[in-house]
Amino acid sequence: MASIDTSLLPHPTGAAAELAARHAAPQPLKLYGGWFCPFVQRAWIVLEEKRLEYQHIEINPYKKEGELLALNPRGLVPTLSIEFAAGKRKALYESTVICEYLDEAFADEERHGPRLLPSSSAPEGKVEEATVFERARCRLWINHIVTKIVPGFYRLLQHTPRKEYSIEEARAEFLKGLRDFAQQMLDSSGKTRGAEEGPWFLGARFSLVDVMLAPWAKRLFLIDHYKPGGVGIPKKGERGEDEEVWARWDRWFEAAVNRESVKATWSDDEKYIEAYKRYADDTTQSQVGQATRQGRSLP
Ligand SMILES: N[C@@H](CCC(=O)N[C@@H](CS)C(=O)NCC(=O)O)C(=O)O
Repeated sequence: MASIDTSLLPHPTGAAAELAARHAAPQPLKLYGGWFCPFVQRAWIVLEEKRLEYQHIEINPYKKEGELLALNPRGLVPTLSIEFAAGKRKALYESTVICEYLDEAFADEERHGPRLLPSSSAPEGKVEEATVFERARCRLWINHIVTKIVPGFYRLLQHTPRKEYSIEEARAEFLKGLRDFAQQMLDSSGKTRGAEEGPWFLGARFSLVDVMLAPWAKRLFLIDHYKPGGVGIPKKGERGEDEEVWARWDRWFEAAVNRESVKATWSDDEKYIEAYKRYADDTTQSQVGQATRQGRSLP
């Protein structure tokens, strides 16, 4: 039976539709995704950043069709199918795992551009301490995005007057997640390797940390559209002690939403407004939506 989730528009629009059309032919790498999904957008951004050949396959994960379940027992997108020698196929899922896999599997910087997690080219057996630390710091802040910012986004977006928590509480919690992220970028500027001038989490260098958050940066306007008071980032000049921290956020945000790979994987704004109404009304039966409603950690 068609539901609010299964009846979503079945194809991307705008820039994402053009990109999908250019990646319709069969390839050893196949990305199963839904145009509306921020977790999918992470994987799609990495495929683009690494200049890979891939096939984009649009599906609706809420329909739980056999093809998806055979590849991913969790029945979620993104799912990546990879062809190995002799035509043997294996699948990976979980956006963070897929992104790290692609960065490691296609590590040749000449062909695939700079690594997305700091990596050491030190001779075998020699560990380059600073690089190893920076990689761990990236994973720490990816963990912050996964466990604080992303759940906070859904808690705020799914807030309705019927909830046992107030919208102010949800907003304060979400803003704290963003502010802590911005503070980390400010604190590390110039102090750590790779954090030379530049808008990204690592300064001049774009990394997986930026990939992990960019899809939700693109979707912040949905909270402004649907929720009274919106995201509530204080305005310039009204930020008190936090003027510098939020200026650092603004800088990251502008760079993230304007990154070529982020724009190329984006459908038309109004389609997201339609697709996210089920979150704003708290009527979605998606696993993310249900977990948020029940106060459980996200799938
Ligand atoms: N932790 C997963 C979450 C993926 C996810 O929740 N994807 C949604 C679409 S945005 C999905 O496939 N939902 C199907 C469902 O809820 O049944 C990841 O990072 O890949």
